Amino acid sequence: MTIDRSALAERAQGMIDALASISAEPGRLTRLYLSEEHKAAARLVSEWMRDAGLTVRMDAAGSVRGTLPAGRSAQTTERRLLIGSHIDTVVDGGRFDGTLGVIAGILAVENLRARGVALPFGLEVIAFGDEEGVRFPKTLIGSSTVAGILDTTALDTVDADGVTMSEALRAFGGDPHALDDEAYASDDVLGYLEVHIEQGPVLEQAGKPLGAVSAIASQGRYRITIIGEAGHAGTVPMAVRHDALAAAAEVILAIEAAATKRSADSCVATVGALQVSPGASNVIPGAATFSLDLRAATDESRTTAAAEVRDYLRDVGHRRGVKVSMDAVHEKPVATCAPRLGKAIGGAIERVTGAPPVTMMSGAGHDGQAMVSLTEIGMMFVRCRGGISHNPLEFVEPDDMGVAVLALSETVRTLADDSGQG
Ligand code: HGY
Ligand code: MN
Ligand code: MN
Repeated sequence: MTIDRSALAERAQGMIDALASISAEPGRLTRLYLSEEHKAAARLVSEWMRDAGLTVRMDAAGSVRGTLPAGRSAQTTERRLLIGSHIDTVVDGGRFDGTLGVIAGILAVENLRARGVALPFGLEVIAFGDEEGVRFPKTLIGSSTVAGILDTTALDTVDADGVTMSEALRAFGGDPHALDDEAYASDDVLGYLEVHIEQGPVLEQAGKPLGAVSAIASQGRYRITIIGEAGHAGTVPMAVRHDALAAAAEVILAIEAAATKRSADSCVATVGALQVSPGASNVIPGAATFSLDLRAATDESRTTAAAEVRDYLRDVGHRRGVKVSMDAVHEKPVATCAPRLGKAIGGAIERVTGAPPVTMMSGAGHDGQAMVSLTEIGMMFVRCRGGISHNPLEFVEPDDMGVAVLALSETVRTLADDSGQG
């Protein structure tokens, strides 16, 4: 087991480094959906999948999909167990977010085949091209396509250069008209597994390399716009101004308060992007637009926090004589991990690490939020240093990656054994 583990750790590190070298920006890791870099990363992942014995294709949404048929045994099924994660990154991101899950899936297949494990079901390893939703204002495009829940209005959204997703997809080699054909029927899949870095400090504090995820938090992304009146910074008295940015500042503090008072529900709110117009030091801001990312352990907590922000925004609008709007651009309820898969993951972690697993909620969003509409989901978290993610300082110990591959292989083997008994 020890030799396996260090060899796997070394393989995983080499693959992580190879993917991290594919970036749109020198010295920073930025790999957005349907970009040249996405294409290069997809090519590399395809090669690795082929080397692992998978039959590989790129689907209409630009996801790389590698399948392995069921092995020879008495009771096989054509149904597939899916394993996946994403290969897009945020701007100036870390090298493990998403990519670790894809690499773990490929290495687990390799490991199972090397050990001669014949599975009674098929496997598909998937490298989704858009989980982060950075280039276009929509997220989870690859997994929503596979799950059959893609809202095709996403195809009309535009990136910062005015390119529509539909145009970008065609240029990439995808097919906006064939997206429907890529969806699985629920009866054809046995579940979805994902390995991902924790992106938080819990495992590090617990001194454990791996954890089992119970659920993914309820999540909403909103776009808030405030229209005031631009004017001369030197001549308009304070009492008659309609300063859009000052109004936004009030709302942002109310957002912070709405999340803080729900901290028992792990409610968190972030305003991460703000545009001010016209944006000059001697002009009163005429317009302010900002993002709101709101999450919580329960749907009720998230939606009541959003309603409170909406009410406060309206109130600010009246008081300050500014026009306000708040639009939801992405909303996902809590995605609960299936106890059946959680048990297999927890058991595998215990056998591989020798200690019972930590079970935890995910505050971060994942492809499982879309896949849960198709099938049962299960997630395994891997410890990362300082809980840091979406940051170039993101770091996972190579040995923890080796352990994660072993635990994922063991999870798949457990599910194979269980299906034999069923
Ligand atoms: O925003 C998220 O939670 C994810 O990393 N895309
Ligand atoms: Mn991320
Ligand atoms: Mn991720």
